[in-house]
Amino acid sequence: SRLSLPFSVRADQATNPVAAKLLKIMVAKQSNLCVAADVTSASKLIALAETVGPYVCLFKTHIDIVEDFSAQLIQQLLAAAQKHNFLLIEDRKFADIGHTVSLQYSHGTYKICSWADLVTVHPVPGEGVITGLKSAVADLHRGCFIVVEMSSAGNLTTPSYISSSMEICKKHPDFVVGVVCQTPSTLNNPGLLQLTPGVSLDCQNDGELGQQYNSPEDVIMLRGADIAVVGRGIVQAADPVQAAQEYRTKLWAAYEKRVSS
Ligand code: S5P
Repeated sequence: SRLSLPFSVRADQATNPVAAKLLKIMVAKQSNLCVAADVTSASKLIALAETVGPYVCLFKTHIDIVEDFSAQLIQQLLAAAQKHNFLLIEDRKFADIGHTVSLQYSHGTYKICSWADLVTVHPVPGEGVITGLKSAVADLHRGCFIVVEMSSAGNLTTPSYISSSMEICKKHPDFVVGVVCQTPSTLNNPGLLQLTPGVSLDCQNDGELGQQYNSPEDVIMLRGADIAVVGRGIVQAADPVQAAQEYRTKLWAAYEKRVSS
């Protein structure tokens, strides 16, 4: 299955160019770490991209929380991505009808499609959310992760929602690069990736806000993650660079253990 195959082998089985590129970056940098750069100023966002960039395969933004957004910020992010060899994922969680998401993806203040290699999508509207996003892309060097299951307490992503969402995923292998989930996904295609947030070395949860955390080892070994998303565990650490190095080392060791067992 996907879980026992090395990323190098899976890169050759990717059904879209972004998944292939991401898998190759993971192998080259020995990193299955995605940082969730949830900061509210452009200077903090760029500082993170420049300092933790060398240790991540994927840099995840919530661009709408940045107070001083500008086109220049995007140019700086793209330059950092190029310099440190990581992809950009805008965690927009598109969740509307196809026509609306095509506009949200390509227009407005952020013009996400023009710079983000990847985006996240809620499949709740049905398949049209994917065809809508695809319609906004001229060539397909863009892709998405479908959020099939959430990390938060009391989430509404039931087993039947997850399996219906997986069907949508299988129908669009040219645009879908994988799924966001918490339990080993039934990805029958080794060219697709499982992205798993809710990862921390220190915390179990964030109190009343609902986030639930697992250890780096558990998300890779037990929960089927290919890439782990770490936000506050790195961003709010006393030394974010040291934290990024530690998460990267632990996550990659867990992956190596998984493929060798
Ligand atoms: O189910 C989910 C899906 C996502 S994309 N749960 C999540 O927490 N996320 C995102 O992962 C969330 O939007 C945030 O950016 C990150 C987790 O951040 P942390 O600070 O809790 O590690």
